[in-house]
Amino acid sequence: MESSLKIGSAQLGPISLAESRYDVVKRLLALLYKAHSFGVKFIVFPELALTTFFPRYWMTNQVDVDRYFETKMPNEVTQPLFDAAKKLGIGFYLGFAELSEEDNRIRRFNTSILVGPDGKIIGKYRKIHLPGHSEKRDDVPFQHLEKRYFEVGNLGFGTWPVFGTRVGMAICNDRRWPETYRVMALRGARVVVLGFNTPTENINHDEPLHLRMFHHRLVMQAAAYQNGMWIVATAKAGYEDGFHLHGGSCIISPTGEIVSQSTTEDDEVIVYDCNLKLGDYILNSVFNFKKHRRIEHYGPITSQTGVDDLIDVSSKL
Ligand code: CDV
Repeated sequence: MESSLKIGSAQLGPISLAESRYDVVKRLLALLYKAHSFGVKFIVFPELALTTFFPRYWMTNQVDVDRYFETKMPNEVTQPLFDAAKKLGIGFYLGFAELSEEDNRIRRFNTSILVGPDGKIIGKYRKIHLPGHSEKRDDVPFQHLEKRYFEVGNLGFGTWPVFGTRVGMAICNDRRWPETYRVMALRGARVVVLGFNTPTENINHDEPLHLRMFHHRLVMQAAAYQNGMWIVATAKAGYEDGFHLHGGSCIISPTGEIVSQSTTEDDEVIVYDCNLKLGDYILNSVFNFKKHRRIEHYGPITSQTGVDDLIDVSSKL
């Protein structure tokens, strides 16, 4: 195993409704070249990186929705990204809306791919923790219709050997769930990468920006330490046609510390040379899974979703 890997997080500023995929790919290419000039070998782009964050809009005509989806990857517009990756020897993570025909029906997923330094796709992940709602809400300032426009991912939490380590992928809301990282850690992931679009306003509860940012970092910093892994999180940030996304791209070490973070709400590359052995001492001591995990007591994690089935343990005490 190589002992270090220079990773870049390539944050995007806003993508307006009017911006074409072609123009967005030009921005992604500029970030890729900039990352290369910093010596980056693996670059992480955001969730749904080719379009505006369309789940905020209520659309009743499926043709309108499908305009945001890719039916092929790479395709004519994104091919230059794959060509540049190959030419420069950089791998990347890219999020996009995926429309595919499977089991004789059209399926739509919030997807990310892992592309190797040879420009070939080596892994695919489809978002599992879809937030939001599936019907129109009239009580909120904007919609969050991921549960309407996407199916729950059906590929599980995969991990892939690449860049001298093992990489896992997640997407946005997945980062808030501890199960996401632990499953990947048990599958050997030492680096987890993810993209996100997080609205500054919580449509369900009045929450100040500092608390939104605190929770965003808290979940990942804890997960990095608890799983002895690097986490790279890349935002789409800023005002998209009047709707604000809070940004806060960051690279987190296995000690739980943020070692690099974005300072703008625009297109920006942040970089860190990640010591791939740094998590070893954590995984060999306090979080030595084999030695200390007590799976006989973890049953509810996989047998229950909510607390509906909760038995009253207090009556047995
Ligand atoms: N795109 C997302 O998954 N956004 C969620 C919001 C809705 C809370 C997030 O977890 O950031």
